[in-house]
Amino acid sequence: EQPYVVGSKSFTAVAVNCAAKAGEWIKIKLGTHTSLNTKYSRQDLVTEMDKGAEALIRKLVHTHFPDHAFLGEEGVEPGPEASAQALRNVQDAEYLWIVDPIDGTTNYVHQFPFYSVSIALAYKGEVIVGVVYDPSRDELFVAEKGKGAYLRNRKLSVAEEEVLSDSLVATGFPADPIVAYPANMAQLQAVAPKVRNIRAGGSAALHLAYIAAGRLSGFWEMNLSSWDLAAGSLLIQEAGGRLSDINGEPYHLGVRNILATNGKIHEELKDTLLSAGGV
Ligand code: 2AM
Ligand code: CA
Ligand code: CA
Ligand code: CA
Repeated sequence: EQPYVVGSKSFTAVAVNCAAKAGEWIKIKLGTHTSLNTKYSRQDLVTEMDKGAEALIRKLVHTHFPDHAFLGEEGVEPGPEASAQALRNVQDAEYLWIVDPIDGTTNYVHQFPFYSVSIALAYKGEVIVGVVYDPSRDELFVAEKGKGAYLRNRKLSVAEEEVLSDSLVATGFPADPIVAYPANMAQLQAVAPKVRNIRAGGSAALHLAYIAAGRLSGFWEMNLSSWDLAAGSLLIQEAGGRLSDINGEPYHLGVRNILATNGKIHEELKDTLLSAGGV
């Protein structure tokens, strides 16, 4: 059992503080970015707010826990190989903070209010604290391993839907359309007739939080990275949901093609996705 408190600052308090501070800052700065660059593809965007928010979080984390490892999206070269390698470089650290300073940068750039700050702390490769903050609605989703997932003092549990036909589900579209669109369109074509409807909000971390909160029953998306999923993964586990990759392999920090559900529709959604050709 890992120690929960170092000095007088609990891990969770620091994670919440980082998410709140970064979230408040990016919200105040919404619409004011002056630097917009592309990363891996023409759709893969970054602004100075992404970098500034990550720097703020990194500094706060290291003030409290100077010997903890830190993996943030903006500290890594763009592209799937670089993210996988960056994770391998740090995944054996005892304590590892996994941070996405703005999840939903495209939304942020367009002032579409669906973006989040995602902060996870892993102990020996297992997420023990997960925080996803939505500054637009001032909603802070917090989970601690074994202690549940919460939103504003309300303990979260996943939705009750038993079948896809009663379910609202979400997905995300790839940032590398040429390569990934055909598979994504086939999945949509397979899923759409079976579900109540599909949403694609543009923040994977926030979609995961919404599954924990029972607002969505399922979510899948391909080609994600550890920082998109780590915090949300614990929210879902602690709210009674289920996570795997699209083939049904158990979730771990290296999973890129995520399937997250309330548990009850997991097999049905997985089989539907696999019927579209698999990955
Ligand atoms: P981001 O905004 O932090 O980049 C949207 O479908 C989701 O995909 C978001 O969570 C977004 O995270 C993520 N995503 C993963 N890889 C991406 C990429 N290369 N470009 C843009 N969004 C990406
Ligand atoms: Ca990004
Ligand atoms: Ca992200
Ligand atoms: Ca990001």
